[in-house]
Amino acid sequence: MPTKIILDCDPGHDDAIALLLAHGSPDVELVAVTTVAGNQTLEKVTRNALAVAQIAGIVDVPFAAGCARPLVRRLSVADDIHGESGMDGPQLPDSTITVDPRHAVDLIVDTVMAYPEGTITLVPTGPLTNIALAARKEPRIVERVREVVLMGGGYHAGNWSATSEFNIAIDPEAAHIVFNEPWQVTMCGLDVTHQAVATDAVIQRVSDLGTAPAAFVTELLQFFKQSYLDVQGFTAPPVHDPVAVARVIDPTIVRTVPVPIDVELGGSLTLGMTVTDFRFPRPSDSHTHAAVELDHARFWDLIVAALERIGDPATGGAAV
Ligand SMILES: [Ca+2]
Repeated sequence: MPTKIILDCDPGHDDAIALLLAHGSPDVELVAVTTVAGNQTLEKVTRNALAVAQIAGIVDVPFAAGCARPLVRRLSVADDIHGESGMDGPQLPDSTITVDPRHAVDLIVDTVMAYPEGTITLVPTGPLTNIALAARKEPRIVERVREVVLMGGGYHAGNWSATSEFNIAIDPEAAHIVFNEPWQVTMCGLDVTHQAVATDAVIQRVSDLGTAPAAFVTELLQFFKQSYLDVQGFTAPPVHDPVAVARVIDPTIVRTVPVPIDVELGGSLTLGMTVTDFRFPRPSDSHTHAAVELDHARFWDLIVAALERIGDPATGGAAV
């Protein structure tokens, strides 16, 4: 039985690849896709999500737009990394797929409440605004979801500030809510996502698939490669968001440890830091977990296999 997931995202180059990985994997079933302002404005990231759905032929999954700004703070976008559209690089198609009329928070609540307890996994790959509001609007979702597996944070490094990662830093209050509710939370932070680099060999492997979705991913990765070289000095770009999806598909690809994690809201230098307490003795009942190690080869194998399975929806062709 595939694991049912709601992908809450802000596409975003790596969100797009996370969405394709989820759609192309037999081990997860996308039951809803929700968008949140982050990498770009809500309008742009929602348009981008629908463009990915068009390219990959994701036709029977509801897409809903959510919060247009963080709970407390003004929106800051990551246009230095993702460009003016939020997904610069490839030509984006106009999508014939329309957005669900519900607000993302309502779609999340409705979906979690409609399915049996313990069956829906939330996979947030953007700021945690929608997830936090859903938990506040319908507190019963906290005990109903199977787990929350998110991309964000990290225990060693930041990228938005010296200590803080973008998704957490731009809506730290939302992140504080999500990390402090008593559900199971797995943090796939920069410690592991900086291992998820798209080397030239990886990009070539994707390109060699020869399908339209693979060409789209190749163009995303080429743009991302240049952004990360210019902005953060990476020679191969870290492709963060699919790490959370990979963890749901195959937990042996992303090793985690149970460890207390909280979100700094008061620090003048450390706002949005995911403070991770590795001290001995570790509590045996920690509901938060930190990802600590990624199997790079098997991670990219999953993504290539998903793209092979997606094939060429527009023409009905298979990957070469
Ligand atoms: Ca993202």
